[in-house]
Amino acid sequence: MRFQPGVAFIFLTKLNPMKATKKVITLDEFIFQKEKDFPFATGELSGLLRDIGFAAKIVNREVNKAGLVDILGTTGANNVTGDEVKKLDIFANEQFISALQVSGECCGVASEEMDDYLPINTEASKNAKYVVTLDPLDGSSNIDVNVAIGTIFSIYRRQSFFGPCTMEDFLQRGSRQVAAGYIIYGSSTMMVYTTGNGVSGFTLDPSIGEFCLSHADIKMPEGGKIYSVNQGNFLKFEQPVKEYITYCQSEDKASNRPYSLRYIGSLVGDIHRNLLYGGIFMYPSTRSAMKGKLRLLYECFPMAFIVEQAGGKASDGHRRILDIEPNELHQRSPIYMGSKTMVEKVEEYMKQARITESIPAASATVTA
Ligand code: AHM
Ligand code: MG
Repeated sequence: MRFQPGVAFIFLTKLNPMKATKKVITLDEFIFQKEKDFPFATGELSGLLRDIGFAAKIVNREVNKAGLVDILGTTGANNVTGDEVKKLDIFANEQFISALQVSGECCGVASEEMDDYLPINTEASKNAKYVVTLDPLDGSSNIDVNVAIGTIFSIYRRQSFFGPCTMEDFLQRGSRQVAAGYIIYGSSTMMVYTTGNGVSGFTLDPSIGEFCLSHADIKMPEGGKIYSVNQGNFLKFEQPVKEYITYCQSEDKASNRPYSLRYIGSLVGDIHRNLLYGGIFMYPSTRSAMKGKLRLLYECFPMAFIVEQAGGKASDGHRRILDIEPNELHQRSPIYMGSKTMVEKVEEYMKQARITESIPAASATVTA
């Protein structure tokens, strides 16, 4: 039997370990197969996705060692080999950026960790087709307590024609994403991504160091019974949001209420769970943060793309998240995303409030 590169075999039977019973598709193999489905594909997007997957493995290795930081050296200090121990979010930022810098397929990166975008001006990259936006380690306040954290990315086709990338390459509406994904560093490490044709999930098998296809064509349930929100902010939410939360809490057998509140406070973890079980995630505007907390380019757009591709919905309460035209890199937006019927319900509450107060939709919308 010949082993193909990038293809792993699982031996399911202990009695006859030589009998390969199931072929496991690795991330690289999957990307390669998908590329073949498009006769005019040039392989550039595939290359980018593979480079992101590779950087994720390196970040995963460090995230797994996070609990050892007191033994190996605290952040900011020198470790046993004399190198400075970096904060993990800075480390992750550097890893993803250096993977993109050498890939040759990406002419610029914008990251939640950097004030401005970074053009990649090497000979190989400056005329490349794509730009990438990144949240290298979202939910990083959870690192020290062993709670799931994640990396989030988006890929866009550049708008400028050639030469160094420009701001307009990054300030594109979410519906123009070519691909988006996240890596969840949880009880296992997974990469979940879409190129606009469904959502696929790959689990890292640490014994072979490969992401293996474990969740083909993820579809999220149309409804759900989980709502995820930082309820500590309840008193600061707008009235219709408060009413929707009260709706989630009230008893009604027919609609399976009360729903369960599940909130990790780590976007990737909360979305990943709701994607598989069904549910709604909300980060509404509050009195002190009218634009909410989450950032359009690094958090809302990629997650909204994935949720929509899995059959769900993502809204700022009034309009589709992916239709928002960003005007700055770190722009924030309130967000409600998840199972379709649940997001529609919260939108109904918002709409009703507008009608009652006779506020036209445009002025009711919280913009940056
Ligand atoms: P970060 O980008 O600084 O890590 O913050 C983003 C995180 C999300 O993962 C999560 O959904 C949200 O912040 C939780 O915020 P809060 O603690 O206000 O509920
Ligand atoms: Mg973040």
